[in-house]
Amino acid sequence: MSPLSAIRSLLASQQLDAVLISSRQNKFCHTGLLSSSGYVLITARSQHIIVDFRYYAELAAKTTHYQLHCSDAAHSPWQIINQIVAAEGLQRIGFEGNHLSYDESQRLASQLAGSLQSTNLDGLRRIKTPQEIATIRQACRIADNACEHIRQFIQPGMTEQQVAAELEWFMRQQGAEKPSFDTIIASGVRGAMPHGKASDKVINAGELVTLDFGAQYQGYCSDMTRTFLVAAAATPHPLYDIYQIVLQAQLAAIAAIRPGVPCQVVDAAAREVIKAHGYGEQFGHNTGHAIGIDVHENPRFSPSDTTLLQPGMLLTVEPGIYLPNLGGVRIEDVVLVTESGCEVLYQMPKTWLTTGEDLPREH
Ligand SMILES: [Mn+2]
Repeated sequence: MSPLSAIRSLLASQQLDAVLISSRQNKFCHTGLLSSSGYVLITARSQHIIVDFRYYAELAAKTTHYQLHCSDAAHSPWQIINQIVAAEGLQRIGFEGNHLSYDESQRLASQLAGSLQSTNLDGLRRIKTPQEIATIRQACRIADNACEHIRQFIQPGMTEQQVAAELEWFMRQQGAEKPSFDTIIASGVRGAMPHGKASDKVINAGELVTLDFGAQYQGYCSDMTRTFLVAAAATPHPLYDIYQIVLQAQLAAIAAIRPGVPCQVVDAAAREVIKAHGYGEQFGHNTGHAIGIDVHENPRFSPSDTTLLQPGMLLTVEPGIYLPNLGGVRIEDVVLVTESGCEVLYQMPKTWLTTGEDLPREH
């Protein structure tokens, strides 16, 4: 279904005369522009894009199926929208209450003619189109290449920030617009912090280092985590067994993914493995989340999310175990739900790997 048809079905099912779209995420499929500025207004019989001077020329060159309006000091977006409201006799108008601040909602209510009703459009992005899947595949490929590059790059004595800078530079060289979120590099005891952003801490031989990062490519995100041993003599590592438990949990969750399965069942598949080894309390976050234009979307692989998986959904699978004052392990893939099961979008191995060493040969 095209984005316009999807919105029109929503208008019919929610008895709305129009919907005013303001979030960057939900305007993107109509404008091709990832910006918080401007509005998209879709009624039963017409569709409009309202932007200011800064975006007008770019959109004028590529907009075909939408009426394009330029707002300026003499014609505010509200005046333009109200003219359309009056011309088509629109009454019930949906707006994105979940994306607006309290003040923005108040302003909308005071400026816009018609009766407003908050409606959530995020659900329309749950099942990705073939084009979106192809774009996210490329975002994942960039992260995947960067992951092996950085595994070869890391040397004891570097700071986490130096490693993050190299990782982000490499992704940009591969076509990434930017990192999809602040790069997490958590080495040694900092590994116990699930979201330990890269710091000035020096990475030492014998520590584990968790790297959680992603590339934004053509507006879409990837998200990937691997935990490596920093080049060290081959001695038994205190976190080796923890690593194997996290990997087993991650593989159990992936094995549970197929159409029709509730998200909470996938979360439980990972959580049960970790609980069975006595580390339930040390896995204090969800198993994963949907991903797309936003790095974190719904549904979630959480204990309470009952959403049924459908082909075309993309989610992360990222269990972890975190031991205060000792360190932590997390392993994360992006997974595409297919007709028969799922496909992992990364090639990077998940076995216990040491920085700088050759990858083990596949048989
Ligand atoms: Mn993630």
